[in-house]
Amino acid sequence: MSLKNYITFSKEVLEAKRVGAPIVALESTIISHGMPYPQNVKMAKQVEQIIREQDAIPATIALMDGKIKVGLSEEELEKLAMEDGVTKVSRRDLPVVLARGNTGATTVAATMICANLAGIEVFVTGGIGGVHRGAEETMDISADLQELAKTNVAVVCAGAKSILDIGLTLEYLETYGVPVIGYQTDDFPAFYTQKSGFGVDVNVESAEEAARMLRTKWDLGLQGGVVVGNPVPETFEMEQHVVDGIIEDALSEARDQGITGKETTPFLLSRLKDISKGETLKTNIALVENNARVGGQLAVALNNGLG
Ligand code: PSU
Ligand code: MN
Repeated sequence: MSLKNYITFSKEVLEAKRVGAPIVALESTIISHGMPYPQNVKMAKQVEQIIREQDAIPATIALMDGKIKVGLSEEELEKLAMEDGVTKVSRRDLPVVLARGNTGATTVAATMICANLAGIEVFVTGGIGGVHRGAEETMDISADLQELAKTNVAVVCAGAKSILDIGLTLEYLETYGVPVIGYQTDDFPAFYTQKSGFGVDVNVESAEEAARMLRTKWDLGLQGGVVVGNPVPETFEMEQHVVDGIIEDALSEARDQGITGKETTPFLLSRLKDISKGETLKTNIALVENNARVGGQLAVALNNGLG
């Protein structure tokens, strides 16, 4: 079967492709496994709206009825947000869930693959997966990093959470040749806080500047993605010692309960929200919205040939 048998586009995205409008991909694991209902669906709609306000078209990606859906209806967003039994889909799960016709929510890795198949260069999310703390024992390294090594999509995020080993995550990205761009920052953002204490490769002042780097990388045939780290807005930033404390608690609960593999990240996110009495969720929503603004501008800049 040809590729087009596996992909369907929403009307809005199809029209954007037809006229050559800038498009921004959005992931769906953040909806199904990253946030509780109904905040998750509200966030998803709001993020789409912010992208439209930048004059770009949002394309939330998920797997349904044996198809990669690029652009979801409100009903489809609700379904992902509400239903139990939605599979978290990374690269290895993609063929399985599609072939079975199950409902799947795409992670950063799987969304990059689908975006690339759909011809979309910019993807907005909250945070990327990375090298987990203790990976020297567990070998738990997110497939997101391998995808960044090989798939030509820019990922706009608020960095990585310190549930991960941020230093090792950045080492891994360096080894695989993935540029880590800071959006108006010298410091790689740590999701709930603006700074991780680790530097970025380059600090850009504008989306246009980032776009030029992306275009240059891809013009040179340098395969792979780019991380654009955009710090959480200051007003929503959490206090470092609070974040450190709740992350330690959540990690030790995960250890005690024997949580491993793909369950780890959703478990930790959910525990962080409960332990912080919802504070992490508020910050999470604010940072995704902020990423949507920058991601929309980046897609527009690339589309205008500024890159
Ligand atoms: N970080 C978040 N929210 C999320 C995720 C990460 O703040 O929802 C999701 C993303 O889909 C990411 C995935 O790609 O978790 C990483 O999972 P794993 O560590 O199992 O690769
Ligand atoms: Mn993992």
